[in-house]
Amino acid sequence: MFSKVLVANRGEIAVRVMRACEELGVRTVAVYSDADKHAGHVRYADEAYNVGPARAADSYLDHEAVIEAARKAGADAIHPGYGFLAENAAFARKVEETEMVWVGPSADAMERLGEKTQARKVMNEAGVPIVPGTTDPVDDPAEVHDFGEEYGYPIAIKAEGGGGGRGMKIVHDPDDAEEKLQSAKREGEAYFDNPSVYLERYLENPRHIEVQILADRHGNVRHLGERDCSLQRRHQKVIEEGPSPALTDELREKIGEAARRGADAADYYNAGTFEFLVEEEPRGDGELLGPDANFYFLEVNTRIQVEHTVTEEITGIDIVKWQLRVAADEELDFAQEDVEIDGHALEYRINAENPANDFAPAPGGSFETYDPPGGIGVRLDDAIRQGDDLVTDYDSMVAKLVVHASDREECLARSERALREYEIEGFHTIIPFHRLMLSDEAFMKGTHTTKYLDEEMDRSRIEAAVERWGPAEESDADDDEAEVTEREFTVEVNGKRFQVSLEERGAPAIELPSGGGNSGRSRPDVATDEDTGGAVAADGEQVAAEMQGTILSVEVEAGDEVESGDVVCVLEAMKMENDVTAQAGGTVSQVLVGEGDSVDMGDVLIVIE
Ligand code: MV4
Repeated sequence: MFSKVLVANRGEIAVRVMRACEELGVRTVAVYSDADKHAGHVRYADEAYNVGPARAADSYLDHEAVIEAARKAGADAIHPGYGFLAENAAFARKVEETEMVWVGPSADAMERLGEKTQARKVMNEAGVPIVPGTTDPVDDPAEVHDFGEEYGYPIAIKAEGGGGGRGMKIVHDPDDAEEKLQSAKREGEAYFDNPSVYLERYLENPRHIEVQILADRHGNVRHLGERDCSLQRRHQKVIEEGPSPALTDELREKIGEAARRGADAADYYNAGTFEFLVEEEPRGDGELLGPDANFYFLEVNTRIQVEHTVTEEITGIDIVKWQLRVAADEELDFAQEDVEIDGHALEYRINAENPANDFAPAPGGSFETYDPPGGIGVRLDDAIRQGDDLVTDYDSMVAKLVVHASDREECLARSERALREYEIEGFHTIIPFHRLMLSDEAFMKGTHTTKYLDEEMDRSRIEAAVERWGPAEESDADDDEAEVTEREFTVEVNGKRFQVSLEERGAPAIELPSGGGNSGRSRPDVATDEDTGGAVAADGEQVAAEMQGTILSVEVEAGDEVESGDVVCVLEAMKMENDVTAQAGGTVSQVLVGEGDSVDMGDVLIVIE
């Protein structure tokens, strides 16, 4: 095993990789940009190196800066995570040419599979069904017309270097062929430095199924079952799950075996994902896709993916640890028959974005409250803690909530519970949208396809969800005449806990006891009998009423010396007598109440200097 690994990434995935390193006894090295000086992955690592300015191209994507940091640290391997340099074959080759190990597939395999026509040839020859189309580049609109004559419309024109929906154009009508062809070529050139494009029959309503692969350098390939990523918005995955709610076991087995054959044929090692489209027959709700359904290879993702956690939860296999092991030349120690799928898992991407505003990323802010869920079946992958600033220079995903249960139904109920527990304050998040999906009929049944969010979902439902579950609208602080401060207090009456809220207009007149100003689902901060002797806690200098009531007696006069814990007056509230005590010692300077006075919660009773 390696002794030190540099993780060329940030955020939750960097921490995920470092966690695997920790368990393997490997030391960890972080890299960070100027925007990430205080980021969670930097805190987690054993050591960290600045690789440049906030702009990713000048830091996380700077080949030389990353390799230089690894050299300085004396790392013996580089793990790229996902995104950034993860699928960059040129970078992989540079790492291979050093004395360090690239924790990923060979640069050759990355190149072979990164070029989509090449990948289609390899898969076709290995007997993996590909979407009907060309395996060579197409340059002439007449070829598009000929293809349309043979297979019909619509036709997908895809960039050879493309993936993830970029550089893809759909032709519905022969008259559009020329224009779409040119536009796909321009996009290919702009995004991937490669104007070559190829053709596929365009499937109108497919399900998106991907198979997780693990392979070692000794020729062993295993598939770890599939994930269903059909719930997408503009090619961005939102919720992923496994196993797919739409496949029969026979079809599942066929697709898994196809992926295994494909990995074998591509001389693939490390973790990878084979993406497939499964053609959705018009079918009755809840009816599964059987072994005769058409499925087609789409592309291979030559990296660990965001949603690998789903597969880890249902197989119990630590995929990231295996990435490190097979990179260190170890052999997979389990057979295909040993891979068992246990129950169901759902992953919710927790993005800092406002679903009601077309999912616009939050412009900034900080984690004023950060209180993630826990308990049985709940896994949280993140790299943040309360008080952190929200970094907006990269993507908007701040955490992943992964829920595991014995079946899909229990998993959905557990998800609902976990999302309800999840508390983030300081900016908008996608959580209200997730909660909406948990009451969505198509999603609950599992009948949604890739078109569902973009074409079939009613926007007004999203707005209503944000209204209901999103952050409370801030009172407008500029409008200072009307400024309202709302505080919540926790009180105990006859041993029962009550939450009481107080609205104040204008600047707060009193300093509130610490812990008394929680909002939302606050952590219990109840003054118990044990720590106050049954008293209502009072403030350090100004002793205020913690609840509305009547003063039964005043125990001190101006000039008296008091000590912390001394009773200064007795307040009757809700038929209970409550001792009001001094929180700090000092001299009583003012007594603002007398016997028989009615007081409101928050009223100052006594001042101690
Ligand atoms: C397709 C397709 C239908 N037919 N190719 C989009 C992402 C990229 N990986 C490939 N994509 C698609 N390719 C053919 N021949 C539909 C999509 C597609 C899609 C695929 C997976 C997940 C979501 C999607 C949303 C829209 C379109």
